[in-house]
Amino acid sequence: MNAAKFIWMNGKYVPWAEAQIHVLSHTLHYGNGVIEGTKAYKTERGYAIFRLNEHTKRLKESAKMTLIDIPFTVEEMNEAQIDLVRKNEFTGDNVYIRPFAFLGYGVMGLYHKDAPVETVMAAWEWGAYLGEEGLRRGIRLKIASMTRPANTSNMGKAKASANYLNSQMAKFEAIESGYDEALLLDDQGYVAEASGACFFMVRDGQLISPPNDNSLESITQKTVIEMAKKMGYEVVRRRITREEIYVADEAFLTGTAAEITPVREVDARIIGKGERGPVTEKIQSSYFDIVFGRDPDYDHYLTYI
Ligand code: PPE
Repeated sequence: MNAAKFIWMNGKYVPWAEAQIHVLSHTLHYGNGVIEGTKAYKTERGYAIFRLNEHTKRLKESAKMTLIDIPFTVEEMNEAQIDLVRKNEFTGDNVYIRPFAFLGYGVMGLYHKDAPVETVMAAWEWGAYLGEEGLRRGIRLKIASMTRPANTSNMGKAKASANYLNSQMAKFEAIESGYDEALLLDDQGYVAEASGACFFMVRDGQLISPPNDNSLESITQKTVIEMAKKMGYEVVRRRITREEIYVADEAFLTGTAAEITPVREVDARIIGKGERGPVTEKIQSSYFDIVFGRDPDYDHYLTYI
Protein backbone atom coordinates (compact mmCIF):
# COMPACT_ATOMS: atom_id res chain seq x y z
CA MET A 1 0.00 0.00 0.00
CA ASN A 2 0.98 3.65 -0.31
CA ALA A 3 2.09 4.93 3.07
CA ALA A 4 1.16 8.50 3.99
CA LYS A 5 2.62 10.81 6.63
CA PHE A 6 0.19 10.85 9.56
CA ILE A 7 -2.61 8.82 11.07
CA TRP A 8 -5.15 10.32 13.47
CA MET A 9 -5.47 8.16 16.60
CA ASN A 10 -7.88 9.11 19.37
CA GLY A 11 -7.57 12.80 18.62
CA LYS A 12 -3.81 12.99 18.05
CA TYR A 13 -1.68 12.81 14.93
CA VAL A 14 0.86 9.99 14.94
CA PRO A 15 3.55 9.41 12.29
CA TRP A 16 2.41 6.63 9.94
CA ALA A 17 5.00 4.07 11.10
CA GLU A 18 4.21 4.65 14.78
CA ALA A 19 0.47 4.00 14.59
CA GLN A 20 0.63 0.65 16.38
CA ILE A 21 -1.46 -1.42 18.79
CA HIS A 22 -1.04 -4.26 21.28
CA VAL A 23 -1.34 -7.85 19.97
CA LEU A 24 -3.90 -8.59 22.67
CA SER A 25 -6.28 -5.92 21.43
CA HIS A 26 -9.83 -7.24 21.80
CA THR A 27 -10.88 -6.72 18.18
CA LEU A 28 -7.93 -8.71 16.89
CA HIS A 29 -9.32 -11.76 18.70
CA TYR A 30 -13.09 -11.42 18.48
CA GLY A 31 -13.60 -9.21 15.43
CA ASN A 32 -15.88 -6.50 16.76
CA GLY A 33 -14.78 -3.36 14.95
CA VAL A 34 -16.41 -0.93 12.53
CA ILE A 35 -14.97 0.74 9.46
CA GLU A 36 -15.79 3.35 6.87
CA GLY A 37 -14.42 3.90 3.41
CA THR A 38 -14.62 7.46 2.15
CA LYS A 39 -12.92 9.13 -0.78
CA ALA A 40 -11.30 12.46 -1.45
CA TYR A 41 -10.73 13.41 -5.08
CA LYS A 42 -8.39 16.04 -6.44
CA THR A 43 -10.69 18.55 -8.09
CA GLU A 44 -9.75 21.78 -9.84
CA ARG A 45 -10.40 23.55 -6.53
CA GLY A 46 -8.22 21.19 -4.48
CA TYR A 47 -9.19 18.01 -2.67
CA ALA A 48 -12.84 17.40 -1.94
CA ILE A 49 -14.29 14.60 0.20
CA PHE A 50 -17.38 12.96 -1.29
CA ARG A 51 -20.43 12.72 1.01
CA LEU A 52 -18.26 13.04 4.10
CA ASN A 53 -21.06 13.52 6.61
CA GLU A 54 -23.01 10.45 5.41
CA HIS A 55 -19.95 8.25 5.72
CA THR A 56 -19.09 9.48 9.19
CA LYS A 57 -22.69 9.15 10.30
CA ARG A 58 -22.72 5.56 9.04
CA LEU A 59 -19.58 4.83 11.10
CA LYS A 60 -21.36 6.08 14.22
CA GLU A 61 -24.44 4.03 13.36
CA SER A 62 -22.44 0.86 12.64
CA ALA A 63 -20.80 1.32 16.04
CA LYS A 64 -24.15 1.74 17.74
CA MET A 65 -25.37 -1.47 16.12
CA THR A 66 -22.35 -3.45 17.31
CA LEU A 67 -22.28 -1.84 20.79
CA ILE A 68 -19.13 0.22 20.40
CA ASP A 69 -19.36 3.65 21.99
CA ILE A 70 -17.21 5.99 19.88
CA PRO A 71 -16.23 8.92 22.12
CA PHE A 72 -16.20 11.45 19.24
CA THR A 73 -19.08 13.22 17.54
CA VAL A 74 -19.75 13.03 13.80
CA GLU A 75 -18.67 16.69 13.56
CA GLU A 76 -15.39 16.02 15.36
CA MET A 77 -14.65 13.07 13.11
CA ASN A 78 -15.55 15.09 10.00
CA GLU A 79 -13.09 17.78 11.07
CA ALA A 80 -10.43 15.15 11.75
CA GLN A 81 -10.78 13.75 8.23
CA ILE A 82 -10.61 17.16 6.59
CA ASP A 83 -7.53 17.98 8.61
CA LEU A 84 -5.97 14.59 7.94
CA VAL A 85 -6.21 15.01 4.17
CA ARG A 86 -4.68 18.47 4.51
CA LYS A 87 -1.85 17.35 6.81
CA ASN A 88 -0.80 14.45 4.64
CA GLU A 89 -0.08 16.72 1.67
CA PHE A 90 -1.26 14.23 -0.93
CA THR A 91 -0.58 14.80 -4.59
CA GLY A 92 -2.50 12.09 -6.49
CA ASP A 93 -6.07 12.18 -7.84
CA ASN A 94 -7.48 9.55 -5.48
CA VAL A 95 -7.25 9.54 -1.70
CA TYR A 96 -9.00 6.83 0.28
CA ILE A 97 -9.97 7.61 3.87
CA ARG A 98 -10.48 4.77 6.33
CA PRO A 99 -12.08 5.91 9.58
CA PHE A 100 -12.55 3.05 12.04
CA ALA A 101 -13.16 2.14 15.63
CA PHE A 102 -12.09 -0.99 17.44
CA LEU A 103 -11.66 -2.43 20.91
CA GLY A 104 -8.19 -2.12 22.30
CA TYR A 105 -6.07 -3.79 24.96
CA GLY A 106 -6.99 -4.67 28.51
CA VAL A 107 -9.86 -7.13 28.54
CA MET A 108 -10.04 -10.75 27.39
CA GLY A 109 -13.17 -12.82 26.99
CA LEU A 110 -16.16 -12.07 24.82
CA TYR A 111 -17.92 -9.58 27.05
CA HIS A 112 -16.54 -6.36 25.68
CA LYS A 113 -18.13 -3.58 27.68
CA ASP A 114 -14.93 -2.70 29.55
CA ALA A 115 -12.58 -2.91 26.57
CA PRO A 116 -11.26 0.55 25.60
CA VAL A 117 -12.60 1.99 22.33
CA GLU A 118 -9.91 3.21 19.94
CA THR A 119 -10.88 5.62 17.15
CA VAL A 120 -8.63 6.04 14.14
CA MET A 121 -8.67 7.91 10.83
CA ALA A 122 -6.16 6.92 8.19
CA ALA A 123 -5.83 8.08 4.60
CA TRP A 124 -3.64 7.04 1.72
CA GLU A 125 -3.52 7.25 -2.05
CA TRP A 126 -5.41 4.36 -3.59
CA GLY A 127 -6.15 4.03 -7.31
CA ALA A 128 -8.76 1.96 -9.17
CA TYR A 129 -10.05 -0.77 -6.81
CA LEU A 130 -10.67 -3.34 -9.53
CA GLY A 131 -7.97 -2.03 -11.85
CA GLU A 132 -7.89 0.73 -14.46
CA GLU A 133 -8.64 -1.86 -17.10
CA GLY A 134 -11.62 -3.03 -15.07
CA LEU A 135 -13.04 0.49 -15.13
CA ARG A 136 -12.62 0.70 -18.89
CA ARG A 137 -13.35 -2.82 -20.09
CA GLY A 138 -15.34 -4.33 -17.27
CA ILE A 139 -14.62 -7.15 -14.84
CA ARG A 140 -15.50 -10.82 -14.59
CA LEU A 141 -17.78 -11.69 -11.72
CA LYS A 142 -18.35 -15.05 -10.03
CA ILE A 143 -21.34 -15.88 -7.90
CA ALA A 144 -19.83 -17.15 -4.66
CA SER A 145 -20.59 -20.58 -3.24
CA MET A 146 -21.15 -19.00 0.17
CA THR A 147 -24.15 -16.76 0.75
CA ARG A 148 -24.30 -13.61 2.85
CA PRO A 149 -25.17 -14.53 6.43
CA ALA A 150 -28.93 -14.39 7.01
CA ASN A 151 -30.40 -11.39 8.80
CA THR A 152 -31.21 -13.73 11.65
CA SER A 153 -27.51 -14.15 12.39
CA ASN A 154 -25.68 -11.01 11.31
CA MET A 155 -26.04 -7.27 10.93
CA GLY A 156 -25.31 -6.61 7.29
CA LYS A 157 -26.14 -2.93 7.61
CA ALA A 158 -23.30 -2.40 10.01
CA LYS A 159 -20.05 -1.82 8.17
CA ALA A 160 -18.56 -4.18 10.70
CA SER A 161 -15.13 -5.75 10.37
CA ALA A 162 -16.64 -9.11 11.29
CA ASN A 163 -18.85 -9.06 8.18
CA TYR A 164 -15.75 -9.06 6.01
CA LEU A 165 -14.80 -12.66 6.76
CA ASN A 166 -17.69 -13.65 4.53
CA SER A 167 -16.59 -11.12 1.88
CA GLN A 168 -12.99 -12.30 2.07
CA MET A 169 -13.86 -15.95 1.57
CA ALA A 170 -16.03 -15.10 -1.43
CA LYS A 171 -13.41 -12.80 -2.94
CA PHE A 172 -10.67 -15.40 -2.54
CA GLU A 173 -12.79 -18.05 -4.22
CA ALA A 174 -13.52 -15.71 -7.14
CA ILE A 175 -9.88 -14.76 -7.67
CA GLU A 176 -8.68 -18.38 -7.30
CA SER A 177 -11.19 -19.36 -9.96
CA GLY A 178 -9.81 -16.75 -12.35
CA TYR A 179 -12.46 -14.07 -11.80
CA ASP A 180 -12.05 -10.52 -10.51
CA GLU A 181 -14.78 -10.17 -7.92
CA ALA A 182 -17.47 -12.17 -6.11
CA LEU A 183 -21.20 -11.60 -6.07
CA LEU A 184 -23.01 -12.98 -3.05
CA LEU A 185 -26.58 -14.19 -2.94
CA ASP A 186 -28.64 -14.01 0.22
CA ASP A 187 -29.84 -17.10 2.06
CA GLN A 188 -32.98 -17.13 -0.11
CA GLY A 189 -30.98 -17.17 -3.36
CA TYR A 190 -31.49 -13.52 -4.32
CA VAL A 191 -28.63 -11.16 -5.12
CA ALA A 192 -27.35 -9.45 -1.98
CA GLU A 193 -24.18 -7.56 -2.97
CA ALA A 194 -20.62 -8.05 -4.16
CA SER A 195 -17.82 -8.67 -1.66
CA GLY A 196 -17.19 -4.92 -1.39
CA ALA A 197 -19.71 -3.19 -3.65
CA CYS A 198 -23.37 -3.14 -4.70
CA PHE A 199 -24.89 -4.59 -7.84
CA PHE A 200 -26.88 -3.06 -10.70
CA MET A 201 -28.07 -4.54 -13.95
CA VAL A 202 -29.68 -3.00 -17.01
CA ARG A 203 -32.50 -4.81 -18.77
CA ASP A 204 -34.57 -3.21 -21.54
CA GLY A 205 -33.34 0.25 -20.58
CA GLN A 206 -34.35 -0.14 -16.94
CA LEU A 207 -31.81 0.01 -14.11
CA ILE A 208 -32.40 -2.66 -11.50
CA SER A 209 -30.69 -2.94 -8.12
CA PRO A 210 -31.75 -5.16 -5.23
CA PRO A 211 -33.24 -3.61 -2.10
CA ASN A 212 -30.87 -3.38 0.88
CA ASP A 213 -32.53 -6.35 2.57
CA ASN A 214 -29.23 -8.10 3.01
CA SER A 215 -26.56 -5.57 2.19
CA LEU A 216 -24.86 -2.44 3.33
CA GLU A 217 -26.85 0.74 2.77
CA SER A 218 -24.44 1.88 0.13
CA ILE A 219 -23.84 5.56 -0.35
CA THR A 220 -22.64 5.09 -3.94
CA GLN A 221 -25.72 3.03 -4.80
CA LYS A 222 -27.90 5.82 -3.42
CA THR A 223 -25.94 8.39 -5.46
CA VAL A 224 -26.28 6.35 -8.65
CA ILE A 225 -30.03 5.98 -8.15
CA GLU A 226 -30.39 9.74 -7.72
CA MET A 227 -28.20 10.46 -10.76
CA ALA A 228 -29.86 7.88 -12.99
CA LYS A 229 -33.33 9.19 -12.21
CA LYS A 230 -32.19 12.73 -13.01
CA MET A 231 -30.75 11.43 -16.28
CA GLY A 232 -34.18 10.07 -17.16
CA TYR A 233 -33.67 6.36 -16.50
CA GLU A 234 -36.26 4.25 -14.81
CA VAL A 235 -34.75 2.75 -11.65
CA VAL A 236 -36.31 -0.24 -9.96
CA ARG A 237 -35.39 -1.77 -6.61
CA ARG A 238 -36.40 -5.41 -6.62
CA ARG A 239 -35.05 -8.84 -5.95
CA ILE A 240 -32.86 -10.39 -8.65
CA THR A 241 -32.10 -14.06 -9.22
CA ARG A 242 -28.91 -15.33 -10.81
CA GLU A 243 -30.33 -16.41 -14.16
CA GLU A 244 -31.69 -12.92 -14.78
CA ILE A 245 -28.19 -11.51 -14.53
CA TYR A 246 -26.94 -13.96 -17.13
CA VAL A 247 -29.26 -12.40 -19.73
CA ALA A 248 -28.92 -8.78 -18.62
CA ASP A 249 -27.96 -6.18 -21.24
CA GLU A 250 -25.44 -4.60 -18.89
CA ALA A 251 -24.28 -4.90 -15.31
CA PHE A 252 -22.06 -2.83 -13.04
CA LEU A 253 -20.88 -2.56 -9.45
CA THR A 254 -21.00 0.55 -7.27
CA GLY A 255 -18.94 1.39 -4.21
CA THR A 256 -16.72 4.09 -2.80
CA ALA A 257 -13.62 2.14 -3.82
CA ALA A 258 -15.14 0.33 -6.83
CA GLU A 259 -16.75 3.58 -8.06
CA ILE A 260 -18.71 2.47 -11.15
CA THR A 261 -17.09 -0.74 -12.38
CA PRO A 262 -18.66 -2.39 -15.43
CA VAL A 263 -19.23 -6.16 -15.39
CA ARG A 264 -18.52 -7.92 -18.65
CA GLU A 265 -18.98 -11.54 -17.64
CA VAL A 266 -20.76 -13.47 -14.89
CA ASP A 267 -20.14 -17.20 -14.33
CA ALA A 268 -18.91 -17.77 -17.90
CA ARG A 269 -21.88 -15.92 -19.42
CA ILE A 270 -20.93 -12.85 -21.45
CA ILE A 271 -23.00 -9.86 -20.41
CA GLY A 272 -24.26 -7.82 -23.37
CA LYS A 273 -21.39 -7.34 -25.79
CA GLY A 274 -18.81 -8.33 -23.19
CA GLU A 275 -17.63 -4.77 -22.64
CA ARG A 276 -18.67 -1.62 -20.80
CA GLY A 277 -22.22 -0.98 -21.99
CA PRO A 278 -23.58 2.41 -23.10
CA VAL A 279 -25.75 3.02 -20.01
CA THR A 280 -22.91 2.01 -17.69
CA GLU A 281 -20.57 4.35 -19.52
CA LYS A 282 -22.95 7.29 -19.08
CA ILE A 283 -23.45 6.55 -15.39
CA GLN A 284 -19.71 6.11 -14.91
CA SER A 285 -18.71 9.33 -16.61
CA SER A 286 -21.43 11.31 -14.77
CA TYR A 287 -20.23 9.84 -11.48
CA PHE A 288 -16.67 10.94 -12.17
CA ASP A 289 -17.96 14.41 -13.09
CA ILE A 290 -19.68 14.60 -9.71
CA VAL A 291 -16.81 13.37 -7.54
CA PHE A 292 -14.25 15.47 -9.38
CA GLY A 293 -16.38 18.60 -8.88
CA ARG A 294 -17.35 19.09 -12.53
CA ASP A 295 -21.11 18.96 -11.96
CA PRO A 296 -22.45 21.97 -10.03
CA ASP A 297 -25.77 20.17 -9.39
CA TYR A 298 -23.98 17.92 -6.92
CA ASP A 299 -21.57 20.37 -5.36
CA HIS A 300 -23.39 19.98 -2.04
CA TYR A 301 -21.99 16.44 -1.81
CA LEU A 302 -18.41 17.72 -1.78
CA THR A 303 -16.50 18.99 1.22
CA TYR A 304 -13.59 21.02 -0.09
CA ILE A 305 -10.40 20.84 1.93
N1 PPE B 1 -21.19 -3.53 0.19
C1 PPE B 1 -20.06 -3.86 0.84
C2 PPE B 1 -19.96 -5.18 1.49
C3 PPE B 1 -19.02 -2.94 0.91
O1 PPE B 1 -17.90 -3.26 1.57
C4 PPE B 1 -19.14 -1.69 0.24
C5 PPE B 1 -18.03 -0.69 0.26
C6 PPE B 1 -20.34 -1.40 -0.43
C7 PPE B 1 -21.34 -2.34 -0.44
C8 PPE B 1 -20.57 -0.07 -1.09
O2 PPE B 1 -20.82 0.92 -0.12
P1 PPE B 1 -20.50 2.45 -0.39
O3 PPE B 1 -19.03 2.60 -0.37
O4 PPE B 1 -21.18 3.17 0.71
O5 PPE B 1 -21.08 2.79 -1.71
N2 PPE B 1 -16.74 -1.25 0.39
C9 PPE B 1 -15.67 -0.44 0.89
C10 PPE B 1 -14.47 -1.27 1.25
C11 PPE B 1 -13.63 -1.82 0.18
C12 PPE B 1 -12.40 -2.53 0.72
O6 PPE B 1 -11.97 -3.49 0.09
O7 PPE B 1 -11.87 -2.12 1.77
C13 PPE B 1 -15.39 0.75 -0.01
O8 PPE B 1 -15.75 0.77 -1.18
O9 PPE B 1 -14.82 1.72 0.49
